[in-house]
Amino acid sequence: KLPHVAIVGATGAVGVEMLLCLEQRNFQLGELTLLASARSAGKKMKFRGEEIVVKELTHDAFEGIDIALFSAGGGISLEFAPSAAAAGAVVIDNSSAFRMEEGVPLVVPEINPEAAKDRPKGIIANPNCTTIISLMALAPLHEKFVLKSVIASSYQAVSGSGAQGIIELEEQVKAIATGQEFTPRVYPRQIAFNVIPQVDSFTDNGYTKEEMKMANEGRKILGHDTLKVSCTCVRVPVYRSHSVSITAQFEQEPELDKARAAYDGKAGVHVVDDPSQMIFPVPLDTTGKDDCLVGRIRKSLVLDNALDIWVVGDQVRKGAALNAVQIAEIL
Ligand code: A2P
Ligand code: 11C
Repeated sequence: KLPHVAIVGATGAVGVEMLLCLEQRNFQLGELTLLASARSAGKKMKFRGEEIVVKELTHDAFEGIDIALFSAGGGISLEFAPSAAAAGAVVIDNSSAFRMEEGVPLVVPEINPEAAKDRPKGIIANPNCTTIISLMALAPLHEKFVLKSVIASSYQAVSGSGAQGIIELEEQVKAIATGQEFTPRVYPRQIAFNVIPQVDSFTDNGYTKEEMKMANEGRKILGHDTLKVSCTCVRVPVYRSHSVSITAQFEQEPELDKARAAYDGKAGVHVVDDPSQMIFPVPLDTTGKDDCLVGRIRKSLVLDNALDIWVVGDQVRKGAALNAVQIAEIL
């Protein structure tokens, strides 16, 4: 029997993309249930040419569901994922609610697909978008040279804040162009024509939660407890691709030609790197696309055995919806 799939948060930025990924990848499913808040109940969404009516998320909405893709925020996941798992569904959760919990695998299908098989709680976590995109660039290098430390700065698109983040950037650009007043709602400062060095809330050590997710989730996915990670996450006025500038130090000398060759034949990531022709990846190159692109590969001028690299990837797609659907494909 083909699985009955549900999307929780179907009307959100990631939920809509999940629907698109299931359709574009011709995911074999028997039935699709779309769940969101009471505000969206009754709304119709298109899937494979047919209209599906969105239902309100309730604790008894998971009867008969085999796979539940959650993307409605951490609070909703904490409250409803246990009900879905208790009803027999495998939950694939895009929030940060369960990622670091023991017994919950944290999976990037190109990197640790086998982890998805051991899920005693019936929950598989989809990693943070910046973590996924960074690891798509780092994992092939780690395989060859063994990572020791990572220093990164991210340039994160407003799609990471959901549909409201995209609307806020759009509104501010229009308001500024026409000389109108506006008040930021989603971000602590103006996001149009600006950058904001804060993604998610601050923790006691001065780093933000997003920065700590990069460190902790990276260690869990790579199964590398001693990996050192320090990063600065920055919101930029880009619609939906995250970029990350990374200095990665390795146990072994990462010769440049071998570093480039590390990506040969790897799924989901490509090298786009020819400074002589001014060829490098930019966020618009990956918008709406599946693959992450790596460029600007150089030897670090500061650290031994280290490379400076640049990676871009669609936040909504590989950073969230696509990765979740790929996990469902493993199931
Ligand atoms: P809704 O559109 O009905 O508010 P985004 O991250 O783009 O903001 O999307 C959030 C998603 O989570 C939307 O689908 C939203 O549905 C859903 N959501 C938000 N709050 C709830 C809730 N209390 N119950 C169910 N779904 C919710
Ligand atoms: C952002 N990365 O760009 C965040 C959004 O832990 O998955 C997703 C937060 C998370 O704002």
